[in-house]
Amino acid sequence: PQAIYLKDYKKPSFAIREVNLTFELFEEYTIVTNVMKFLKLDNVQELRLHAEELELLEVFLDDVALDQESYTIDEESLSVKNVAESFTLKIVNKIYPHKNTELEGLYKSGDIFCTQCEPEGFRRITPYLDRPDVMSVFTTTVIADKEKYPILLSNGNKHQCHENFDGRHGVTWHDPHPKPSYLFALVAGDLGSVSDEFTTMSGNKVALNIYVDKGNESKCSHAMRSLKEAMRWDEETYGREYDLDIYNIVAVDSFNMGAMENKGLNIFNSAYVLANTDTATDANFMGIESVIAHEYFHNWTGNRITCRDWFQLTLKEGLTVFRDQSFSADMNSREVQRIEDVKGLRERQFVEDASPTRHPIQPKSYISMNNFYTSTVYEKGAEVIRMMHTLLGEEKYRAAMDLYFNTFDGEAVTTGDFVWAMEQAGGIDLKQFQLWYHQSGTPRLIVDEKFENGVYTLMLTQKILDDVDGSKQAPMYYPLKMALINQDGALALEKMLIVSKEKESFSFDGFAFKPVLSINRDFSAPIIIEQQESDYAFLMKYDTNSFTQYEATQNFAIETLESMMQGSKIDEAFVEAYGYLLDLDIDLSYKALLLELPSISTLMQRQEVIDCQIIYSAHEDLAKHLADVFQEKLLQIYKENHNPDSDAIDAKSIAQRAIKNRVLKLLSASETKEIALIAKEQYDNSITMTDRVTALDVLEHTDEPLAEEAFKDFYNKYKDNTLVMNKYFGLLSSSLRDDILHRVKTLQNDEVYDDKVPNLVRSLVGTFARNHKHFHAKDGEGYKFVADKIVEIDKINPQMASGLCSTFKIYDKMNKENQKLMKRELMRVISTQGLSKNSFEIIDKILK
Ligand code: HT7
Ligand code: ZN
Repeated sequence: PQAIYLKDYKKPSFAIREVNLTFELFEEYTIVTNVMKFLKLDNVQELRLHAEELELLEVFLDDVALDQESYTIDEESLSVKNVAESFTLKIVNKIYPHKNTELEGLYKSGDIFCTQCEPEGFRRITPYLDRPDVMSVFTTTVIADKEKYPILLSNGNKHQCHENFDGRHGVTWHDPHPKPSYLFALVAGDLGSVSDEFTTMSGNKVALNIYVDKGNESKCSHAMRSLKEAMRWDEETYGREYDLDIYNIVAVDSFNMGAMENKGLNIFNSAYVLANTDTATDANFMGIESVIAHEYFHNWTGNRITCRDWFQLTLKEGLTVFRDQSFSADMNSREVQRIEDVKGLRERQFVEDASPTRHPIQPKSYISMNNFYTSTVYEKGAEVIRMMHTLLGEEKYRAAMDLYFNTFDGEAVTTGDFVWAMEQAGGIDLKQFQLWYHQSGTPRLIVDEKFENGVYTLMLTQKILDDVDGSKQAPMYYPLKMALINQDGALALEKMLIVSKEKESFSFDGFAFKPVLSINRDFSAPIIIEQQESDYAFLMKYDTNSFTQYEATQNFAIETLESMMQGSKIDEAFVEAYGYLLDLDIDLSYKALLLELPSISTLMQRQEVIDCQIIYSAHEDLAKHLADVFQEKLLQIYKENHNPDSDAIDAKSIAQRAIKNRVLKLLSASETKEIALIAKEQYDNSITMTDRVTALDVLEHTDEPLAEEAFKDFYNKYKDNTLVMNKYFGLLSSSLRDDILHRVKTLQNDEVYDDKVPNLVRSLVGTFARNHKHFHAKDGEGYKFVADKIVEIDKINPQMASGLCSTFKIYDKMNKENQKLMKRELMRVISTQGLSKNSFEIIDKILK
């Protein structure tokens, strides 16, 4: 497959001033009539349109039917020869949505027609200049059987309804805002809906509709509330208001990602819309709030101002993630949000950044663009925006955003344009900072200290990594928040340093005793700190920054676990410090985070050569020791916070469930019958999914017969609810029990499971591939199972398959024995006849 390079970018040779689309939807096929008004921008004779898997019926140039000599078609394009300065092209083509299992372009999710066009799905609907820098005004008419498809939607405002005599009807939609084709959307179905209204800051009334499968209407209230909160927040925080009469959201079950920000018609994975406390966990509620907000925020950061080309993806995604993180921090707990954001970054992005698939937030080349919707582009991209926010400060950042919106509204721009706005309004030079867009890998900072004659000196050395292709990289520029804390726990100094050189030092005087360093407060830069020595127990007690207090706890636990992995006994100083945390009178959601032990994957990342077994065994031993030593106190915390009759979703109730479930999980490490019975009782009496899911997880790991009983009950209750069944599959495939691979294989035959539904693939196969104990099993059976699934799913949905390929990206760091087994499977997959370019690109990078 051919790679596309950023350096080869060329401006489009044509503009499309208007596009008029008509869709005639039938059960077996769809006829698309596409009328485009072109304007030539360059001295070229030929117009080359993107076109994939289309059956061409007719082509008219300025109303004259073209014969076969006047145009050519190949696998990727339709070319029309000898075109004038301005002309109208009408194309009629046929597509087969019910056969579209890739879920790109126009496809069917159950009985609903829906679309997914980002990044390059529109070319699978009709021939077009399917690139984000071609923006046009769309008018779309959808025609279908009235009884089967009473709801017909597209982008923009509703323009006209048509009643036909043959039992069919049509609706015309007009979107006045020029947009790239990736933001096009169409939906047709027999859907239920929930409606509301929002009045914008300048007094415009916007109709809000959420469309779902009939019967699910009562599960939309949280999504609707989140939407209205997001709309208000963007007005108050960024001064941005909505710009159409209607905002429609449609929830579908078959969807490759979380949601899509199509102009005025967002299409969502139903997992990010539907919720009530019986079927959704507290984490699901949070996820819905954040994804609803994310898609809404794209209206300005992505839709009004879009990307010049797909290498600029982080321009809209990094910025929009930063905006949704800030929104969630304002809606919930700021300190918890920051820690959750960093946890996510480390679990996903740091792993990617240490792997052969690593890339800068602005990649230099791609084979399949779908492979670049990565944690690096999204989450590291958000950290890069956050650093600019930190460097500029709130006020200047807002001025810079205003400048960005005012200068580039209606345009397709680059990350350089964004940085220009930050520099102009911020009065700051970001030349070196821009390396964050172009260099890959997580920067490391070696921290040394010196204390002499009352002067404290901080000595910093940047460890500079080579790029993935071996080329040299340069020192980075970033804000580093730090503090010095006196021995008595008083805060002596708080500062934001600018790190920019390979080696530099900063001195602070006037200390009677050596102070304790608190570094990278708030995680002000997305880096790895390598510190020779630190007083973690002290920082756990006295650090006033919630992030670095959390960090000290994690680091102390990591240090303890790593020495256990080398054969040492459990460090009782850590146990004592953990006991101190248990007594703290602090926000309970934050406390639940402080009490969490580092994840297996965090520990894996730190190993030079990974052997999972040693990590699991140290982890289990430490958890068991803590559970035994603090059993009484943990039980007390559990009882104080267990309110089985409450399903409230206010901050206090969520926090109580979080701490109660955290201590229950820890207690379960002792594997006693008493704890299993508590979990069973929690399962039997709970009225929230949060409590049920924790109880099932605990039972699965403590008591086989009780687990079997509870899982059977759960299955019988929820087998008709696919979203809940995702949790069922996820819980089982993350189990540490010995027979789990066999059970996962059997579950594929369950009547609920379907390889064509991405959520189910993710919850069964995807979760198994992240179950390090079984995926990396020494008999190689875990790898073999996932590789077999990749080959099967690649034929159905390459985007899903390449996601599974990514689970092998830890290959480089595995021990020789596992590497050999992994290589065998990867070689088998890459040599499969007809393998998609998506899967090829990932495996090829892993094996290189
Ligand atoms: N902008 C969207 C990215 C996207 C996507 C969404 C759904 C299905 C396939 C997709 N490919 C790319 C999602 C977002 O970031 O908001
Ligand atoms: Zn996005």
